[in-house]
Amino acid sequence: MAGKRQLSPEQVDTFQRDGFLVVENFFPSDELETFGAAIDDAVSGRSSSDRRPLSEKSLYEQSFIQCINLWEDALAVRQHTFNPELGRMAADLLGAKAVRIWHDQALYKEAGGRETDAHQDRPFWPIAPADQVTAWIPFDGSRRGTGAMGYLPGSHRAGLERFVDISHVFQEPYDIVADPAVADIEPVWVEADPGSVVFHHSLTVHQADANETDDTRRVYCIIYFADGCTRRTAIPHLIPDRQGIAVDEPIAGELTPIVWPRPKGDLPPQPKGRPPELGFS
Ligand SMILES: O=C(O)CCC(=O)C(=O)O
Repeated sequence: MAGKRQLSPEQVDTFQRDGFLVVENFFPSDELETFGAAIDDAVSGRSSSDRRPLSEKSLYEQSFIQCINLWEDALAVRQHTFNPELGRMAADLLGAKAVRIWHDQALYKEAGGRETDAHQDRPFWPIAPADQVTAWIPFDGSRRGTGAMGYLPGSHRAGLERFVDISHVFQEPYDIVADPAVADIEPVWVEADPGSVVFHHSLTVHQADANETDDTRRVYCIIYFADGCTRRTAIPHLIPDRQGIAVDEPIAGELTPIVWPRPKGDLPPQPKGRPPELGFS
């Protein structure tokens, strides 16, 4: 690493080549514990009234409990979501002068939870150009058989952008790993210790394996985009819709504040009103 929590040029090159990057030892254990506890509380606040067993949930819900925009209403989460060093890494990976948050999400894969179907993120998002990166933070580390992520290296540069209905609601998910543009690429399954952050580009094909353990896989994601990105289509999406952003307008506002750079110690104002659940995105 170039600095304490700063990327080296080699790490940026690796991300640009592969479309994902594992950054080890980002979080010291005390910070990871506080962070994880804040997300646990926020997820419990949103989901504890849902007592359905996994077998009664939809296929999508069997992949994970998804809680979006926790930063909006969970005050203890905000200082972690807007971690300036993570934001700076996102900016360096995108080659951007500043990054905004698109949204955050907890993805808690329950014990026995099924795999997350292979997909790209960007087809879900009406945003242009393709300058988005996700920081995937596994509070307990990541091992095969526990909901580890698998990436198709270089798939973000394969000229492929294809919607996959991982909700299984409208159609069977397209088998994107068999698409001719990426079918020759072997997946790389990432195993990482607690404290690691795994970044992926919005066009990188990725999936997660099933959670075969008796414990919930606790993951929190922060999705960043380069400041200046605009709304590319009118397809409904609550992040631009809630901010009244029309097609071709820059995506900016209280729901998508600048994460980096900000004045030291400064957090964006809390948006007004409680966030509705956004469904998958
Ligand atoms: O953690 C998972 O199961 C899937 C994560 C994912 O698809 C994402 O972060 O874009």
